[in-house]
Amino acid sequence: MNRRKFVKKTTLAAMTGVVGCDIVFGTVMPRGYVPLSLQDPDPFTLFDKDRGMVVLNDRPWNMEARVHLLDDRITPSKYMFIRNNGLIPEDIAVENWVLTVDGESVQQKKRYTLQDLKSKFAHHTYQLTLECGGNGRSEFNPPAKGNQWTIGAVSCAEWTGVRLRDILEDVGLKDTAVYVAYHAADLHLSRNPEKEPISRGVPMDKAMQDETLLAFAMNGRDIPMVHGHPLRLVAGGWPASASGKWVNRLSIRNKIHDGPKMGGSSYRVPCNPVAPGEKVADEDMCIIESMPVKSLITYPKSGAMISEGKKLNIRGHTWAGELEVKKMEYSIDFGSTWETCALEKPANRLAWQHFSASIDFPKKGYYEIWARATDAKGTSQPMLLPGWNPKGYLNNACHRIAVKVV
Ligand SMILES: Nc1nc2c(c(=O)[nH]1)N[C@H]1C(S)=C(S)[C@@H](COP(=O)(O)O)O[C@H]1N2
Ligand SMILES: [Mo]
Repeated sequence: MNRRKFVKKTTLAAMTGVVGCDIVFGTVMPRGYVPLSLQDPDPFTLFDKDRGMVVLNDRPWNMEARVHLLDDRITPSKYMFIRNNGLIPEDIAVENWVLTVDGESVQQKKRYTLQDLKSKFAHHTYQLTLECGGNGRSEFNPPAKGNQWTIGAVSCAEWTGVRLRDILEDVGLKDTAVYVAYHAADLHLSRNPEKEPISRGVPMDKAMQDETLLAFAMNGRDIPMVHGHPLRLVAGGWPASASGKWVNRLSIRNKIHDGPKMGGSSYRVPCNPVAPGEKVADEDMCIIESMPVKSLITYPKSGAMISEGKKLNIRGHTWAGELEVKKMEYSIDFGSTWETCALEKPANRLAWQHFSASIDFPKKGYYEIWARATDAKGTSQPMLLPGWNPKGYLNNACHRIAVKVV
């Protein structure tokens, strides 16, 4: 006999109970082994995601979309990237969910149940672009630590909720108010309840915008658990880290919020450009606010083949943080010349815009299609890489796909 330690009878009985029938060769299962039917479901099942999504990390869960999955005008939940800094809350009792609004600069601390929020304030729906500040990080050199996002950490879903401004007016602000900070129900990776994985937020002028929501629905349904059920702050156009999931407390601060992931190199970039790899002092780092102009070709997939003489119809989305995108172009000659794409207006401010073009190729062979957006201030995407920064944020380089004309 080999020296494997076999499962104990008592453990086997317990497992049999959970599996619901006899585990036939259960006595020879290695000790410590968990039968597949008792193991956690895979993340695609767990979070109801498409199997084409890419898992970047499982502790905490981080997942991004492949670019062709982002082809929809409004991103369905199954194609929405997941970014967690901690552990997803385990037991959410919606009936007992309370939002506390407090802080140095609040007239009167208040508490709202979900029902209060839904019944006392008007509901608003907006399509809002949420992009992780670190989207595109994988391309920077020297490399930055953190999830190696390629280009799929962006979404534009339709969010419904109450305006943050309406709640702030209901509690009353002191004129010392500077920042609205969120606190949430997720757990620190250490499981220490004293520690918060992340607590960020937005300055007052962003908090007061029409489109800044405390949302309770996404794409017409309850927000999926992994995206912040039952209540989420949504501040479109800003790094998505400002949009707190599972929010149970807002704190009106009389200074720039100093919660976890507000300082150092977290969601901050050098105020002035630095050389790649350069050390940057804390006081020379600035908090990321509006995200830069960017675009993605979501159809066709890179590697597409088309027959000679046929036109290729491309399409995609473009966004520019707080700004509108004013011009969308493509190039098939590595950026030597650019042609204009058709560009739609956004559904509302802070929603991504859709573009399309019909492309003729001069002859058979290999081509790349590069896409470049220009925002309302005349700023265009860099062709290859923008300025390096210690944590690899804000990579808004032109998206490129390869095609073969055969
Ligand atoms: N409570 C809480 N809110 C959070 C986070 C988090 O870890 N905890 N991650 C933030 C970051 S960094 C991003 S990019 C977005 C991701 O949102 P999503 O997972 O719904 O796509 O949520 C933000 N809100
Ligand atoms: Mo993020």
